[in-house]
Amino acid sequence: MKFMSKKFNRTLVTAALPYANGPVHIGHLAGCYLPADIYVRYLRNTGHDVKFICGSDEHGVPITIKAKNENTSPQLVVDKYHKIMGDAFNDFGISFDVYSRTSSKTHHETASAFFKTLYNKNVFTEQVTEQYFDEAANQFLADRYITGTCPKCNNTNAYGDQCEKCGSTLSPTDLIEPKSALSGNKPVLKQTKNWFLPLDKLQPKIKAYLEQHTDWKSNVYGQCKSWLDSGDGLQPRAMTRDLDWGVPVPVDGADGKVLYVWFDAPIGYISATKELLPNNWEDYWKKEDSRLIHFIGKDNIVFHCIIFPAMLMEHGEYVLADNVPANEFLNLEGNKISTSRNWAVWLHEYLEEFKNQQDVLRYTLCSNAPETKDNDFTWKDFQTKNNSELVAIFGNFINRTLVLTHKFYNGVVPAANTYTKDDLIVLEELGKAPQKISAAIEQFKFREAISEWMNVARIGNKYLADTEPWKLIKTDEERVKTIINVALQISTNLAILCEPFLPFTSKKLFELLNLNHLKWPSAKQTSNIAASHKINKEELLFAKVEDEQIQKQIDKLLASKEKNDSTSTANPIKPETSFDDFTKMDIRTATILEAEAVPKTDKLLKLLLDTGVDKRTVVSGIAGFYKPESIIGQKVCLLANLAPRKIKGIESKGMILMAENNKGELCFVSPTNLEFNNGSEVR
Ligand code: B3M
Ligand code: ZN
Repeated sequence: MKFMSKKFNRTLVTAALPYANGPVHIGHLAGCYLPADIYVRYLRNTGHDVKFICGSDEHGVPITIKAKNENTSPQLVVDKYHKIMGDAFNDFGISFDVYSRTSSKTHHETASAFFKTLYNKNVFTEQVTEQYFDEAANQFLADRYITGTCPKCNNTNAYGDQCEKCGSTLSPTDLIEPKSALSGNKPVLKQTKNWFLPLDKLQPKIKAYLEQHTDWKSNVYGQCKSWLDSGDGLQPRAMTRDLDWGVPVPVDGADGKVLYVWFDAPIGYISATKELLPNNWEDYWKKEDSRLIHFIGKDNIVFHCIIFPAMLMEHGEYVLADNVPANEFLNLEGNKISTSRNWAVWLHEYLEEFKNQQDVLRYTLCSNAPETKDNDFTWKDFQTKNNSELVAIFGNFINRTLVLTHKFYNGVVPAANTYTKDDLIVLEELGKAPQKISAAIEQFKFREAISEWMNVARIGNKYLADTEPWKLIKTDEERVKTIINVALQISTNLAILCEPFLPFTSKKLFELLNLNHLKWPSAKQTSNIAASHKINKEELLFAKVEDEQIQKQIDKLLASKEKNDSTSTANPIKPETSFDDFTKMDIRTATILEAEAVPKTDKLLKLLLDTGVDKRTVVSGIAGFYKPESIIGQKVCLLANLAPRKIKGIESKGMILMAENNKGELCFVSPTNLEFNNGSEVR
């Protein structure tokens, strides 16, 4: 029997715990947090018992590497980003019931006890294996501490746990030419003991579990299936690491070891539920009539569909996920979103720059969500969605309805007279909408759901355009009452039905209609606002997004691109040189005294330099970038003992140091401290 057909009395919705090593961007929102929020809000609207769980993932190598790069401690990194992420989610209307963190005491205790239970049940296999070790850093190189070439796609920047280019999950020993991310050194192999989850032995159980869920989204089910069916099937995976940041392994002989971040992080869902509901958290985790749903991005599928369920099965007390509606990736303006390349729209920046326009981004991301394949976010599309849909259809309809209600009836809802055939068609469509939207949401088809909702606004807008009450008022006052009543019924339903998607707008529209929040309409219910009810004065729900606003965002991205292009085209580092070889070079500070173009060339300038030791002539290929008169007095660095060369008949003694800027122009590498003496050695 399928889990779907069972009767559930409560639902626990989790959203992937984001690593607390950077802020949230639109890719995170579209992939996981927004669909999860829509789903939860919908369940609340329909009177379901639901809890929405999330928190920061504060362990793992992504955190310690960030700390190292920023020259700070892991604790300071997670404190900083836990706050930034939590605030941004909250301001964006992601309505978690709890936003916890895996550094909490409850979590450490819960994860520790969970490991202990599996350990006592002899679930783990204890294995001494050879792992990469960085001798200079005196550290084992787990996961992202090691990089190398991906054996599957030849990407030279693959991590020890994953290749971001082709998406393969890897082990450090799979990498070709492994390098320590700490020192860049070639690591050595060293023996160490770890505890492994024997996924190979558990494969039949996992397979049986997955086979109960052929109803899962095809991208999710397909990925799991290919894991199970791949060559050797599932492999044992170490659940402990030789690291010092994380939950200490709670057994004897495990000094200096912590739980694998992918062991402790999903237990974070349990810990956060405990924090939210200290007395009845078990109802959501241990009762058969409780349904568990994980919203995640596609890179987390294996952990949520295979490893975590395996842990829960072996523990024995917990329910397993009933569904894992993972999304694909969202790209940005045609390129993969990248934190390191700053190719992203950061949520906290959006919230600053588009004040009170959370719903515009929610609408755009939902209508264009990467549900079945990767999708692209463009600012142009954002503008169109706002201007041509939210403003021109929904906003326009609501505004006309409210304005006319005030103009003709002083803001009092008129009673409807007899409906015409056209009214009845519109009302019938309106009556079908809640069901259609529900069905789509329940199947995790949020794009379809939001487009069904916009269709209702479209119907309303067309209804007013067709009936033209602003003209008809002169000839048929009674008919206009019916039209405005119908338009107000549509408006009220729109307010109810948009709550999961556009919660800020829903709230505002309820205020304008002078109504308290209303429950999801039952089948065919079209009458939600009573005659004689007085509504409030109209206000615009959406403002146009102007070209300049969009251009500003595009310029911001182009600036990142320019920066990246200039760094990413950097040539690889040349082979090692010795200190002795370096000291053979005599680099001096000097000042340009005279400069003139070398006749019959367009690249060369003849310079006279004061080196502090002598005055000498140097020929330099910079005429394309500098006018001779503009560089008199310029401080430079000079390789002074370079063998003299004759260039165009002029003897050049030495070479001045130049570097290319991001426009490909040569610029002086010059001592910026003006007080240096000519002839000072650069070393
Ligand atoms: N922190 C991975 C991520 O942010 C990871 C998710 C944990 S969910 C338990 O992509
Ligand atoms: Zn790869």
